Amino acid sequence: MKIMLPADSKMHSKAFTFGVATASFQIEGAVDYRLPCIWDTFCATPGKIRDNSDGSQACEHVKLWREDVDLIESLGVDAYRLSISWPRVMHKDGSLNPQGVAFYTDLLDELNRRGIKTFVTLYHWDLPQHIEDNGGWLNRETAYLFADYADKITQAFGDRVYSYATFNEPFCSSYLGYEIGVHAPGLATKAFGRQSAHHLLLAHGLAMKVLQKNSPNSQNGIVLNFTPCYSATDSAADVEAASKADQYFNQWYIKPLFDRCYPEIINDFATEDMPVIEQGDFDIIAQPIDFLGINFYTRAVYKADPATGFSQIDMVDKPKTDIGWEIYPQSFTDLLTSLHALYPLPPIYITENGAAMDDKLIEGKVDDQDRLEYYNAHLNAVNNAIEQGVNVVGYFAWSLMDNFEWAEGYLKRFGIVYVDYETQKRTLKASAHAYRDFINARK
Ligand code: GCO
Repeated sequence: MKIMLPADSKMHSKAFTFGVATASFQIEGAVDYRLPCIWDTFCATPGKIRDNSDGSQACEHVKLWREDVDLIESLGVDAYRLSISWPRVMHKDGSLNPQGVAFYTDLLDELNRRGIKTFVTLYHWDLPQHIEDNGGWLNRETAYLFADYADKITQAFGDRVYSYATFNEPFCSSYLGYEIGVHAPGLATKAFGRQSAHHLLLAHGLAMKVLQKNSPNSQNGIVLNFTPCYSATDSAADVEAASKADQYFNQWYIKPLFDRCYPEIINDFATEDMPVIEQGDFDIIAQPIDFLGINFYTRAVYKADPATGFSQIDMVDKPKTDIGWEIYPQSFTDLLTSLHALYPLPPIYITENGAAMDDKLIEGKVDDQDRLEYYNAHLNAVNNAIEQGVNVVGYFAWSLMDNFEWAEGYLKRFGIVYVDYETQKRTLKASAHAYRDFINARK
């Protein structure tokens, strides 16, 4: 199978950016020359990671980065999205770690030399542990520490970076990490989830000011993830439930950026769950952004629930990926058109989209037609949104290669490149070949 878009698609133009994405903790390894982070601690806590694994080796990218740049170049992509490990580039005393900085400047220089645009995320979940020990994202001070890290690292990088994102998916850091505890640091209190979200957004706003000052020529923004919410039936109660879930899981992170407030659902909160918001916070949060990064994987369906307001239902018998997420490409189009209708959006990059599949390496080949089908359907879904007027200017496949999939450890493979973790050998899957052929066919 091939990736096929309509002949007149704007995505056939070289003006549209295609890339692949990774994140520091998921691929780097080399824990010896960085500070411990919250994911090291979480991995060391029994029962948190499905295969009891950790990030100590991962894809050994710190060691193998030159080969990995060759690999990226071989795909013909325009851009590479990576994240900076805060604990690798900063010392505990808040000064830069020259060894860590050199790793990234070498990598960025090499990518630039090869004409690959560099999309840098400053925070993809690996908070230094000593900051967590001081309250982490529950402590307002962490937002200022983040802005300071952003200031120092962007000065060190100079003009090497095409695009900066402050955060990747603040939903995951706050909700998964502090509200339900399935991600690091593993805390589980509603008030913690909401307070950490507020501090992450505050940190975003503070860092945006730094980015626009230190790196005014790069495209600066934030990456948010969305799981569009649908109602199980047309009943008023279910429609209301889906709307509440959408406010709670999705709009919570985007509305403050444009509308300087949280969604209405905040009015339903008990007093003890209300985040502390200081005067002027929304003015900091709502900095103009040059782009919005959108990560999309799946949708969720909700029904009314008298106890909790909304509860998700399992879409039994529907097609799903290997991680159990429903495959429903129409919701990608729906998401993009609905956000476009709700907010005055800047240009959009799809910063992540992809699928975990049960890959088999057979005689040196991975014939992942299922993943390829997912990509084909979702690229067409993006194209449909563009045809309806949404300004999407780029798309990144998640992920360049199989890697540490957080609480799932190494059990779930999201790469278009297969990684044998014993030998660290990389093998292009059928989806990588198809992506490369599609990209190279552009004019
Ligand atoms: C995400 C993450 C990735 C995940 C991917 C699949 O931003 O959620 O960026 O780290 O691996 O989403 O779960």
